[in-house]
Amino acid sequence: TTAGNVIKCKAAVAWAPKQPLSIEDIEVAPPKAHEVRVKMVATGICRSDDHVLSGSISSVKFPVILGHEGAGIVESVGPGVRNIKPGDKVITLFQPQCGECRNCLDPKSNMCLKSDIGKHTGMMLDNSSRFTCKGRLIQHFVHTSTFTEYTVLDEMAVAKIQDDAPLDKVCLISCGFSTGYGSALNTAKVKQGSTCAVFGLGGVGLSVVIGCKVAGAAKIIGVDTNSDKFAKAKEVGATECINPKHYKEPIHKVLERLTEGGLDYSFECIGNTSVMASALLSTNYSCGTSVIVGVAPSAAELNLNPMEILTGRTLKGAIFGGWKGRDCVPKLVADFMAKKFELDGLISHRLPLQKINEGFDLLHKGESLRTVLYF
Ligand code: CND
Ligand code: ZN
Ligand code: ZN
Repeated sequence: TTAGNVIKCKAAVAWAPKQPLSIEDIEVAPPKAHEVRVKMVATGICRSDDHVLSGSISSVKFPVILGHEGAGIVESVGPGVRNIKPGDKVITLFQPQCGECRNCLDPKSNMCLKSDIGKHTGMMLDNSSRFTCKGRLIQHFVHTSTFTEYTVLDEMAVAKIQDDAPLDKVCLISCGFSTGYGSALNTAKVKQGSTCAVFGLGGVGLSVVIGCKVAGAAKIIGVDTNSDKFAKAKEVGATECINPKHYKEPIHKVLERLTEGGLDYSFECIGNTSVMASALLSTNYSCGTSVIVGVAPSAAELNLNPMEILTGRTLKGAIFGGWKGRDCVPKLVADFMAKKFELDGLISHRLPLQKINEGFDLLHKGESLRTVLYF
């Protein structure tokens, strides 16, 4: 039995920014009080992991084990863990839900105050790490770290899901799918018959499209500089797609024309501040709502003329689509099992953990939507 013992296993370690990940033998310490050790089964590669690797999220410390879109099986639990036991299927929560803090108690917020997003301590809640490699301490990433055969999670960062869920698909509910889908349903609250535009048609943007469709939007316009993304976007619900490179005039002017006075809703799913500004401008100047979903570089600033908001527009944002993870993720999995939405269309590639750098190359080349790594 492994319970109570250090586990030696493989992990993809990021030693420094702007370098390939390296597959290493690491040691994973047993879970302490209110912690859970999980054997990973599947994890997606999200652009946010790449933002860290590229150095654009500069507060993340190295060496680190990245990955925040994971699903696995509980190997052992620490003292005090009540509702999770070895053998349970679980999804990792990069946006945790402690259930006790001011924001967890507010039904309008999912931004648990214990979240490591933005702070990037790289530690478990008790301010220590469970990972070592070659005698060095390795940082955790936003309470998850899924690019490893075994990881340790604080109980607040674990959602227990039903036993019959296919982990190689529902891992997307751990980030990409839920982030996009919730941005449409929870953050924008897209209304039936409305007009929407989704800027950036990667795994996150496509999930916004799915959310807009479920909400009954009349028009869902996909916007991407890579026209190769259009076929899949239309398959999951986009009513038309446009490439800003094909127009001389600014894209918000084009969208204003297509929608007779501006969109009801727009979503930025790239992480580019100038696109955030044009997504805002493309909404109706009085009743439009624009949602920031993409993660911009740490040092970036958004340039806006206040008049763009003064006339009545709403600018919003959300982490993890506004979902409270422990409450909502099991329900999202149940909705998937009940065929309310599909995930297959979002998965373009499957690779073993050992080929993780190939997965990042596919993302850089614009060829992948989601690459799911298996173990
Ligand atoms: P991915 O890189 O797969 O998709 C981005 C898409 O944007 C690609 O299809 C690009 O071709 C397209 N694109 C790039 N530049 C432009 C441009 N100037 N105009 C139009 N299209 C463009 O990324 P992803 O879908 O994995 O993630 C999207 C963003 O969401 C990214 O910034 C990621 O960090 C962020 C995110 C946010 C959250 C959250 O909780 N809010 C969680 N995970 C990821
Ligand atoms: Zn993500
Ligand atoms: Zn909390």
